[in-house]
Amino acid sequence: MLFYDCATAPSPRRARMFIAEKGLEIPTREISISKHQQLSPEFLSVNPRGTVPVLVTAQGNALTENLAIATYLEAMYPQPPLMGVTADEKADIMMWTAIAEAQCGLPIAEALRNSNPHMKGRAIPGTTNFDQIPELAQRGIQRLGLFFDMLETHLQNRTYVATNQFTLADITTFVFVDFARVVKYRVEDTHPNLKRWYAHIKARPSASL
Ligand SMILES: N[C@@H](CCC(=O)N[C@@H](CS)C(=O)NCC(=O)O)C(=O)O
Repeated sequence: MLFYDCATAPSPRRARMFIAEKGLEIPTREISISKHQQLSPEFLSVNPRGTVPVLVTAQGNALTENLAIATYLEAMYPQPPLMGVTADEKADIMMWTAIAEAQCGLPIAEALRNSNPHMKGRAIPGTTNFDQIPELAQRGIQRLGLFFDMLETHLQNRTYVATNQFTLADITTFVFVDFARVVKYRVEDTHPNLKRWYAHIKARPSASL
C-alpha cells in the first residue's frame, strides 16, 4: 500500500487518523498543496482529479475518497471496528459522517476558498480553476454556526457523535471542527457539550498527527 498525504489539509488528516486508529503503518508520500504538487503530471497519473488523500491498495487500486479509503481499511483490518458492527451502527456512523462532510467540511471550504487571496481562481479543489464568489464565503460562515449549534444539542447526552464508541463519525467531525479555525471559528464556552467532546477526542494520540 502507498498513502498520499498532505500535512496541512483536512481531508488527508481524516485518513491519517483512521490509519493510526487501526494501528497501521503505511508508506507515505507527502504532496504539498501549497507547492501545487497535487496538479503535477506525476500525481495526476495517480489521481487524475488532483486531490488528496489517495490510498493505493495492495492490489494497486487508487482510492481517492476518504469514504473509500476507510471502507477498504475496515474490510482489510476489521479491528478495532471504526465503522460499526451491527446494521444500525454502520448506518448511524455513515449518516453522521455524511452530515459532518456536508454541513461542516463544505461550509468551511466555501468560506475559506471564496475569501482567501491565496486561493484566487481555486475556489473548488481539482483540475478546473473556478473564480471566487465572496457571497459564498459569508454563507459558509453562517452555515458553520448552524452546524456548531446543532452539534452542541446532539452531544448533550452523548460521549461520541455516533453509537457509543469512537468511530469514523468522530474522526470526520473532529477534523472539520478543528479545521474551522482557518475561518476564525473555534469551539468556545458557549458550546460546553461540543467543548467536552472536542477535548476528549483531541486527547487521542491519533489526533496529534
Ligand atoms: N471528497 C474527498 C475530498 C478531497 C479533497 O478535496 N482534498 C483537498 C484537500 S482537503 C484537495 O486535495 N485539495 C486540492 C486543491 O485544493 O487543489 C475526500 O473526502 O477525500
